[in-house]
Amino acid sequence: MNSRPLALSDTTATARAGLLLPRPSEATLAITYGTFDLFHIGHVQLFRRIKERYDILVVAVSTDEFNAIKGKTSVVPFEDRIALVRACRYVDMAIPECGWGQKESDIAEYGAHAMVMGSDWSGHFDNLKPLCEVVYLPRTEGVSSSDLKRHIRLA
Ligand code: C2G
Repeated sequence: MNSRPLALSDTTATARAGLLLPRPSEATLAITYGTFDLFHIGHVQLFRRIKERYDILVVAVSTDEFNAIKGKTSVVPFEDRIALVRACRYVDMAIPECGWGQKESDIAEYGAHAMVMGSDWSGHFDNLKPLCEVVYLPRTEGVSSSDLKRHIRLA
């Protein structure tokens, strides 16, 4: 088994295997999902809070195609949004989020102990509770991508 350290940009099967297997058996892993447009302190605080609770953080970043399905357009294109998320020191791995139904397979593939979202999603993913912990953490008040977009437009 290739146990070279996980490169931030490494989403190959080897890295997935790397993340899945040689990690210490007691290490806990959490996965979270989002668009992370106009990456801001609210996103960083969410990642920091997750890492206070779990050893490994995998972040799934919505592709532009999936955002279109969500009826959302982001200012920052996918490749830049996932690069920004990967650059955050709390993030151990970032993967694309391509659809609503991806969570079940991700939880199995990464052996996730928890799926964590901000409180604006409270209750939305309780259907995953048979698979792992489902945790909703308080949002950071006073900042959001949509607010930033509004400010930029007015500027
Ligand atoms: N968030 C937060 N505090 C803020 C803003 C956002 O904690 N001030 C959290 C949200 O609660 C969410 C995450 O940051 O858990 C990402 O938010 P968005 O980018 O708005 O995610 P969204 O487009 O809603 O996509 O499958 C789930 C979707 O991918 C969620």
